[in-house]
Amino acid sequence: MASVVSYELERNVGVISIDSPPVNALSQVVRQGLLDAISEAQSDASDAVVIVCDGRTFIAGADITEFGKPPMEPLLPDLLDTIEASSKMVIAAIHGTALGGGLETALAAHYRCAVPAAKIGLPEVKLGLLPGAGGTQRMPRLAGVKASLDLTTSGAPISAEEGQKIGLIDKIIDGDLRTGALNWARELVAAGGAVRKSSEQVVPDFDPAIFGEYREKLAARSRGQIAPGHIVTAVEAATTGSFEDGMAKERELFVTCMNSSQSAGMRHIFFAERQAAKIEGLAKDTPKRAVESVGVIGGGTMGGGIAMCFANAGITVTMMEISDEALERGLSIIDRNYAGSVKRGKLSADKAASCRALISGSTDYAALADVDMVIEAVFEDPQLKKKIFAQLDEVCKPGAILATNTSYQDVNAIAAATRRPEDVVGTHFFSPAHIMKLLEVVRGEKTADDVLATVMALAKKIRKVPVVSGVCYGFIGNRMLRPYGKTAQLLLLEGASPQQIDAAMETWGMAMGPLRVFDLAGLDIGYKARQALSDEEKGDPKGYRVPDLLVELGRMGQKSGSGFYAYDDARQPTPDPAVDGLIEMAAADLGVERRQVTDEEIVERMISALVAEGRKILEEGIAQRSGDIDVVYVYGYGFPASRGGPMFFDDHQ
Ligand code: T1G
Repeated sequence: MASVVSYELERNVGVISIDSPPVNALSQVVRQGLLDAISEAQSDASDAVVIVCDGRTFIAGADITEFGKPPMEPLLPDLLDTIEASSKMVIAAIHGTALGGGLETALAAHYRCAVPAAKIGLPEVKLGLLPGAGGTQRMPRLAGVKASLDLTTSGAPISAEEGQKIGLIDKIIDGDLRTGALNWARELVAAGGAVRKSSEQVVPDFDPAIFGEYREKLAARSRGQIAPGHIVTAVEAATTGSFEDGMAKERELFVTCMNSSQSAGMRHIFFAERQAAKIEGLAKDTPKRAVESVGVIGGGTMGGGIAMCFANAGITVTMMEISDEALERGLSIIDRNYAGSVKRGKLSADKAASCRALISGSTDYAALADVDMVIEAVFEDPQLKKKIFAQLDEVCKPGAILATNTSYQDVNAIAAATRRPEDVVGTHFFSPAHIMKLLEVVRGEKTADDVLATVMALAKKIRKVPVVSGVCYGFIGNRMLRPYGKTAQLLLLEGASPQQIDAAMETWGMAMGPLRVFDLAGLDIGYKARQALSDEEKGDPKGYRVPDLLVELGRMGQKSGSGFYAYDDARQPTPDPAVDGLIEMAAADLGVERRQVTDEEIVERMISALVAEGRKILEEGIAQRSGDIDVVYVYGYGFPASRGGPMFFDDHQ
């Protein structure tokens, strides 16, 4: 295979260029090319060596597609030791993203420079791994223990400027990176610069108690994942022994994580998320419609969050409401959300203000005459939605995309309320819409290819993970949630308590147990939806008797202060004996015998219910592939990525 790494001498500087699209990952070919180049530089006339990448980014990590297969020489840690041992100064020149093994390569170099827009990070924890090529040993020696723990346990990238502040980046290069890096290399040579091994630096002072603090903090939020704890142990090893001892510890823990089912699940989700963005039968170059302005119908919680998604991506938004009061209420929800994001440090005040300025409101549909796309986000009344789409059909310009945020309804029936069903699509956001990453893109039977391609690309622009679903009641996620919810109701009647079910599912890894989820969403939502269904459509009353009784007692969930649990002012749940009594009464009424239920049985039946419906959805072609279902549940329903999603979990247990 042709080498994707080239080496040339430019006056007194050797230049190693990597050109391995799409992200210059450290595949075997790249590693071999790097080893050959650095070896060549040891004996030529160069005084220094610059490593630079072509394409959109510096090395974005080890090649994840090689994981789980027999390792191929040269191994990355050995290669990086060779780079660090170079007799010539090695300078890493970073643009785009230096991530994982890519940043570790830069840390093995003696000096690092970057363009201002570059990002650096060690995201291995998001793959259930830890940095396995010296990141946990070299980074603490350069940036200190705390910064290293933050970067490796969060997996979040930082800017080049932040990297410079903590000692990981030595120089910011404005203008052309390659030219700037070569000039800097020559300045270092002229200044008598020497090799500077990261592995020989001393870890700056730190408080040893920090490791205990991080272990405690991580244990509380890692939902049973092993990698975060192993990262702390590896970084701690950087402070207790020689570099070689620390590297041996890192390797031991890395192999443990690599061979874990958790990492297999998280790697599956990495690729499934990218696969989900591809639509079978739709050409990659399908033309897309321009979307620079959006209308949002409805200023409720969902409408407000959706408006923020687009404004945060620089797209102007017109929010529609039926009255000035309702509009005021809708815009104030947005103001509150932005204030909250600024308070939590998620957005700067300037950024929040500039985004908010892109959102305006109206009560006149004429305001939507020129927008490129409209998203309807009113409550789940099919007649109201059809009436709105008929109105949009009147006022919107030809070619405008008409989308509905319905969570359940028949998108084909909504499209049929217009004369342009090819322009109609479902865009099902998840609450809170400005935070949740999942977007179910519902393809109607007449939805045009360019509408689909446009919405999939737009989803990426507004930082969502799109998954295509066909039309059925509840699409992929909510359709599977029904048998999942019904199973929880059966388990309650048979003898499990709300807190037992929730604790079993949360211990297993779900972000939140089912009964707490239903209380958060509001029990009245399901109750109203059931009112529109016939007894036959509602199915076995065991599946909904208890929530119906709770709603009829005014227990809507968190919003009314009680549901399956009682809630205090801080919305903390407390088990309520009144609910246990109500469940026992319903069980007797429905003839369900009560018994001991184990946590294992709870988990087994709940997950099986999800998987069984997932299989039907695949058979019907509602979802393109099982990985799509996994992405829906991980990004929309708090399913643990470390189990790979319901379908992957079932296929691999
Ligand atoms: N290996 C293999 N393929 C990769 C890859 C990687 N590291 N990163 C991306 N791709 C593919 C991806 O599947 C997609 O393919 C295409 O590149 C574009 O990606 C020893 C153990 C860099 C921020 O975790 O976060 O180093 O679908 O759609 O939105 O310590 O990709 O087109 O066929 O995501 O512009 C650590 C993973 C690895 C970074 C670009 N590194 N990548 O985002 O494009 S573990 C990571 C990303 C490691 C060492 C350890 C993002 C990106 P396809 P994309 P993007």
